[in-house]
Amino acid sequence: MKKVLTYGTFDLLHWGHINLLKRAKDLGDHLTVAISSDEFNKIKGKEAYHSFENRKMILESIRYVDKVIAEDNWDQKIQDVINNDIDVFVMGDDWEGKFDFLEEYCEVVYLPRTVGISTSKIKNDLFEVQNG
Ligand code: C2G
Repeated sequence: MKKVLTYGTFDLLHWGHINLLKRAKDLGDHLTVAISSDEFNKIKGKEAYHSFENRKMILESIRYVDKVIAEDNWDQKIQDVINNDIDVFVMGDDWEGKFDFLEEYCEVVYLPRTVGISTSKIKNDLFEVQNG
């Protein structure tokens, strides 16, 4: 069984996230998603609208996702790859090159981001609607 792993906050889930998850799953047979904890989001300078628990529940309901684990820090990826017997690590290409150190442990794939949608775009557009 070919196992795939990806990371993210996945807040205000949108079709760009789904495009990523679908393509990640298509690279293997099993997809694990490491979701950033609320505490780690603070370190990343992000504040998610949905709590970790609710983002986890949402991700677990997606047909492409087989397992959800927590992402608590920047330094857990090698251990996650080893502990979960991962064959392919996948991220959107806004992270191109940032995780090449994992090539010692698994295949590293950066997928083109979906253009035209992002969680911050959703927030900004809604703010505009509310405030004219
Ligand atoms: N993504 C995408 N297209 C978009 C928006 C997001 O392909 N329009 C991808 C991102 O490239 C990422 C994944 O969806 O691979 C999750 O995006 P975020 O929740 O924004 O994740 P991020 O904050 O980049 O967290 O250790 C890695 C970090 O936890 C990644």
